Amino acid sequence: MDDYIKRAVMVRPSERQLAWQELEFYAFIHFGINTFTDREWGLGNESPELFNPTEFNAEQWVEACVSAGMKGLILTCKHHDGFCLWPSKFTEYSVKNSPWRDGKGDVVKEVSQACRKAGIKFGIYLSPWDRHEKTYGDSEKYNTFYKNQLRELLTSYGEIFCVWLDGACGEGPDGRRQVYDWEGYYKLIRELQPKAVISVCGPDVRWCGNEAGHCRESEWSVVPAELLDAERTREKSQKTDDRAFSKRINSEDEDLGSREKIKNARELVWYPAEVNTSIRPGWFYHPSEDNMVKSLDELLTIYYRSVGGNAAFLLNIPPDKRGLIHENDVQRLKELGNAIRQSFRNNLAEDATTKLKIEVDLNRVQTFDRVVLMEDIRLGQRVENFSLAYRDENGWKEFFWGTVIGYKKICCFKELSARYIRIEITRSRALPVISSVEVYNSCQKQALS
Ligand code: FUL
Repeated sequence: MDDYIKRAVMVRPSERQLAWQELEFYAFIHFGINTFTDREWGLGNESPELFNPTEFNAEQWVEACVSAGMKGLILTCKHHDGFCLWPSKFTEYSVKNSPWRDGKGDVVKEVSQACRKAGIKFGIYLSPWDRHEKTYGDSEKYNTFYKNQLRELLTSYGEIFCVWLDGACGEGPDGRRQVYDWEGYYKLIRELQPKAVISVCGPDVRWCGNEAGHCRESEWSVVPAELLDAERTREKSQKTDDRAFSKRINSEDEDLGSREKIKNARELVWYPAEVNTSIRPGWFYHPSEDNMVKSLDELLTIYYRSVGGNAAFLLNIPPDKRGLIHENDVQRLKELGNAIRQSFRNNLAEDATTKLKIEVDLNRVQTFDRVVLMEDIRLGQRVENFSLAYRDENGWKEFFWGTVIGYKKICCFKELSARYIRIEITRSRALPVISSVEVYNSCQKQALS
């Protein structure tokens, strides 16, 4: 096997990446000042007085997510406009200066509690780009401010499964050029919430590169380390408030992890993909889009391509001015959940006997007397019985019967000559996971150095 392929196979997910991957499907919630101004990108100068949901109900949001089969929720605690959904100590631009609950409300608290109550994970989105904060552009000062906000969020709302770092930035003609302290942000997140994945402009979860719900045909989790560069992700993120971006797909990036792509990579990393898109055209709620909720078919297609194609699916659902998920979205989410549950209700192979056959082609007739088999014991010990066979002109002939394999089984037998060998797992406690098959001739004399 070529060295670079061996190297690629050795790249493994971290514990936090594994836990995240198992969530498969979770919600994005865009809610904030834009909900009340009918905008996608707020300017940062909207009055906090505008934030006033009349029927805010976090449990209704979570219920809708659960009905779709989602296992987590990521909330825009602060979007690009800088308005904070929690009463941050570090700015006046937050719910504490809004009429909602007389300035005593805390959206982050209520949503995180609703998630916990329903048994789903809670994650945060804290936009690095901030159009309100005066220190933005004075890099050091703003980085401190941003880290202070991160600290508040990471210490006051229980366990956080994800910190979603958006690369979007459209700083205008006033030339405020903020240099983000990505490494400093990561360090703080690791310190305060070591189980949380850092997504998009972060090292754990890779943005699929578009907002259209498009997933690559081959979505590799093992990719060149260059893709970890947060600045590179930032470059590709949205830069102007145009609706076209959410429909664009960059086809140059179609292949990230094929043999050709990884062959000359300096380093390879486990960097699995997440597909993010909105259930409506916009990320925030707009009454004019009430009848533009994606169809069940569209959503199922994205689900099958993402969750069913080695990526996670982050579906955005924007609550409306009432502070509720609109009836049309609620209905669609229920339909989606029902369709998924219905399709995967009955596993016909559940009690079936699973037999695994592995055929080895030695490329020419060769003489051998040892076959070495290994199970991937990280997944436990599974094989109970197996047999070995070789093929001659009359077909397959069994010549060895064994019981357990476990970490390693060296099968010793009288030397024989054949080109094809078959390993058949005839009985196992769960789907067998064979990590290695080797064939030797112990009699072959070769000078050993
Ligand atoms: C983009 C942002 O500019 C959008 O407003 C939205 O938050 C989306 C998820 O990311 O980059």
